[in-house]
Amino acid sequence: MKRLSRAVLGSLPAAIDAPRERGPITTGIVHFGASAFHRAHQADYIDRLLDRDPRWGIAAVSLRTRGTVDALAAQDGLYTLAIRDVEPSLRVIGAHTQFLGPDDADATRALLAAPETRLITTTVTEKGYCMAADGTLDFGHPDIIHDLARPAVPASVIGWIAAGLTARRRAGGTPFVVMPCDNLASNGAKVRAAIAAFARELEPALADWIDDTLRVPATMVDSITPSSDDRLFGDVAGALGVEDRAAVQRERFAQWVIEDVGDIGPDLAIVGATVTGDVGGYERAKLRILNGAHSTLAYAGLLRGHTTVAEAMRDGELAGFVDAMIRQDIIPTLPPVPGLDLHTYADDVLRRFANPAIVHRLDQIAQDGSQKLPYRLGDTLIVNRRKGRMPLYVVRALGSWVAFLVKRARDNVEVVDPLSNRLRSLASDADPAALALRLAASGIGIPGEMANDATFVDALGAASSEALQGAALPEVAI
Ligand code: CS2
Repeated sequence: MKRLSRAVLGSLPAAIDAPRERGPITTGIVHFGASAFHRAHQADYIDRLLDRDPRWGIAAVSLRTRGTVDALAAQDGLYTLAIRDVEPSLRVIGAHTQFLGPDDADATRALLAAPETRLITTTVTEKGYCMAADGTLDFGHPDIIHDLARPAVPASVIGWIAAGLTARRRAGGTPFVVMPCDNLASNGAKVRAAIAAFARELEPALADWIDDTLRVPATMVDSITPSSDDRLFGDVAGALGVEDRAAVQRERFAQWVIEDVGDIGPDLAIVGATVTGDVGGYERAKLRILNGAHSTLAYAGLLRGHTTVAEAMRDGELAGFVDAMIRQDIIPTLPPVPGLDLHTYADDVLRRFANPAIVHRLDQIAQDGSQKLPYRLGDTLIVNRRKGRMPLYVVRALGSWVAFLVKRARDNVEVVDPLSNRLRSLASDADPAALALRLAASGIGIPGEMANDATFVDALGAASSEALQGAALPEVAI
C-alpha cells in the first residue's frame, strides 16, 4: 500500500478533510516534543489557522528519538488525526514545515535564531523540564549539568531555549515567546524561572535580558489522546486507501487556554483557543479534577484488573469512588473560577472518561507517577490538610499508587518513571505501609511538607495496605 504524502492528497476520498488547496507555508513556530498529544491537539489548531495565515507553520523537534521524525519525513510531514467519538471523523493535518530529530542540531539552532520564529512551544512531559520536586530547575539533573558545560549542544529543552535566546540577543534581536503546553501547575511562571536560573549560571547579562524581555504565557491544554496503536493504523489505512504510520487519535473535545501576554505571533483565539488573564483557575480545575481522577483510575483500576479508562468507569464502585473524591475532597478546595461551574465541569470530565470509542490504556496514564502526582493529587492534599481536614478519598488514591509500586516490585515488573530505580529500591522488601512511610519521608510523589504530618502518614500507610489487599473502596457518603 502507498504511503500518505503530498502526491496522494488529490486522490484521497473527498469526505476526508485535507489541506489539498493550501499554498506554501513558512515556519513561525518551533515546537519541542513531536508527541502524539502535540500532533493531535496544538497542530490541529495551527492547521486550521494556516488556512487564514500561512506564517505559522511548525518545525517540530524531537530531542530523544527519531522514530516519529522518520515516519513523518516519509509522508512529507502529513498525518491523519482520527477523532474517536460519537461522531467519528478523519482529517489530514499539514501544519508542519519540518520534523527534526536529536541529530539535527544545526538546523534546530538556525530555526531558533531566525527572526521569523516568533513562538516556541513545548510538550516534553512533566519530567522534560528537569525540575526538582519544588518546581525549580534541578541543577543536579544530568541534562542540566551537561548543558551548562556544553551550552552550544544542549540535551534539555531548557538548554535549547537558552541557546536560542543567546543567539538572538547576540544578533541584537528580540526574544521569541515560550509557551509550555504540559500539565504542570503554573507552567508559565515555572518554566520562565527555570530558563532564567539556567541563564544566570551561564551568563548573567543574558539572564538580565531574559528577566526584562522574555514572555512565557501559562497554558492549560486538554484533549484525551491515547497512544497510537495498530487498530488506529488499520482504520486509517482502510478509510484513506493509503498507509499512515504517524496517525494520531483523540476525543472530539479539545481545550487550549492561554494566558494573555499580548501579541505572541499567531492569533490562536480565531481558531478556538481561550486567551484570558486568568489561566490559573482553569489549570487548577483541570489538573486536580481531570488529571487527579485519571491517575486515580489508573492505579486503582490496574489493581482491580482493568485495562482501559472506559472499562474502569464501568466498575460502579470505582466510578462512584472517583465521583465522590471529586465532589468531596477536590471541588471544595478550589477557588471559584468565573464562568466555570466546577460540578458541571466534573460531570463532563466523567462523561468523557466513559467514552467507549476511546481506548485509553491505564498503564499509559500510570507512567511517571512521581512527576505527575504532586500536581494532580498532592496540591489537593495540601489544601485539605492545611484546613485540618483528612481527604480520605485522595489518601486512598495515593495509597493505590503506593500499592501499585509494591505490586510491580513483587511481580518484578519495571515501572515507567524517571525515578524508577529509586522507586524500585524503596519498594523492594517493603510492605505497603513501609513504602508509604519511605515515600512520604523522601518527598517522592508526596508533597514534602507532608513528611511531618504523622496523622496523614499513618492514614496513607493504612490506605496503601487496603489498596493492595483489594479492600472495598471507602463508602460513598452523599
Ligand atoms: C493523562 C493525560 O496520560 C495522562 O497522564 O492523564 O495525558 C490526559 O489524558 C490529558 O491531560 C487530557 O488532556
